[in-house]
Amino acid sequence: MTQISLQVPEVHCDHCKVSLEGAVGSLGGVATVEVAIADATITVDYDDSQVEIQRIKDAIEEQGYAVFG
Ligand SMILES: [Cu+2]
Repeated sequence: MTQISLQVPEVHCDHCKVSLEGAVGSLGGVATVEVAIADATITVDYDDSQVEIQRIKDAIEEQGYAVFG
């Protein structure tokens, strides 16, 4: 399992958290996902043989959020 932490500066409330955790958590190969609102970060544990980082970033951007890191 691989863990990555990315910056999502536009995250500011529970709605953002639920949207992003739902979108990223539904990807195959993602084990856990947690958005920390105070830090504006998303931390993802995933199986890198099943899903690429770029797919995770795309899922975040598809929800309307810029992602860095
Ligand atoms: Cu929000």
